[in-house]
Amino acid sequence: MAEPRICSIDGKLTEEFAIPSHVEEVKEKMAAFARFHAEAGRRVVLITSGGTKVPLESRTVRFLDNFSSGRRGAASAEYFIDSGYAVIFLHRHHSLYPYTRMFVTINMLDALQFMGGGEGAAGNGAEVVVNQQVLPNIAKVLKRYQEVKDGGLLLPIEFNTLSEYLHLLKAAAQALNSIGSKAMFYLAAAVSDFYIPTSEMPEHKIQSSNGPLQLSMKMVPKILSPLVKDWAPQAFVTSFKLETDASILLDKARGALDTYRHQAVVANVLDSRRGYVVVVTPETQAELILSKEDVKKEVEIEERIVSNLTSEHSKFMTQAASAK
Ligand code: PAZ
Repeated sequence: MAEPRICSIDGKLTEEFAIPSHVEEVKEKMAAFARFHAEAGRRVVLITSGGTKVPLESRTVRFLDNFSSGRRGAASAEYFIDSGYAVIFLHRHHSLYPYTRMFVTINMLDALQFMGGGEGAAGNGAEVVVNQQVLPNIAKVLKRYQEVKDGGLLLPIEFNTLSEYLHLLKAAAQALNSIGSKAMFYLAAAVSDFYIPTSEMPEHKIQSSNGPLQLSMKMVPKILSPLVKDWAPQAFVTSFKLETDASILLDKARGALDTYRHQAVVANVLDSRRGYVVVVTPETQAELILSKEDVKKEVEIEERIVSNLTSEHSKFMTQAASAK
């Protein structure tokens, strides 16, 4: 019975999830970015990153959220760029961002030193210097960030709600379709499986005076299906599967590959996700593990994931070219 659900997703998206007003403009930007980099011989990866917010009221006071920090997506963006890709970074507003992710726990004012001078009591134009002990590696990271910016290699696109995520991902998939197998999707965002349709949502703040709250939520449409089949059928698609029960993880990952017929699933468990993942493809299963030595050297698992997937993508592109 999977097929009818798949066919109705476009309609469902339009009817039940508010379309962001800027979606067409963003789609055009993404399409131009993809064309430009593909013509320059680069591959393009669309990374989704961070959690989604599911509102309970239309004038939203309360919402459901999840644990995702966006670290996986932000770190992976850097490694993809280092591997020669251009990156569209579709991320949750205020989740971790490539390059700045390393400094988010630092109070900026502790990292700066006022050296005096400037005009008036406010000290406008005064000399302010960076304390590099508070911001370790800042010079190296800043240099790389500026190279990436000057090279136009990173296109950041923000989402906040589930509706924005769904419509922007659809727009991204359609925008990247023109570059065929040079496109990769790396769907690392933790997207809610449940939502309340706009038509069933109270307008105003839910009143606690009405007693305990019971929620009835609908299933979010499985957008991976039209992405793989209809919107970007030639692209290399990687989804992510997170579980808390390790014993069901690999079956779930294989089940996803069987259902959606895409190229790879990165399977991970909540508590061990920073040091252990399994990359599952229809033919292979690669365990990626950080050793104690790796952790000491501050190696990140995302470097291994990206290295594994870029070589799978190369094989995929070769096969696509020979099938022509
Ligand atoms: O964002 P983060 O670095 O805290 O976590 C990454 C992750 C666990 C959200 C990602 O690896 C993942 O599995 N995303 C898909 C989650 C899901 O099954 O919906």
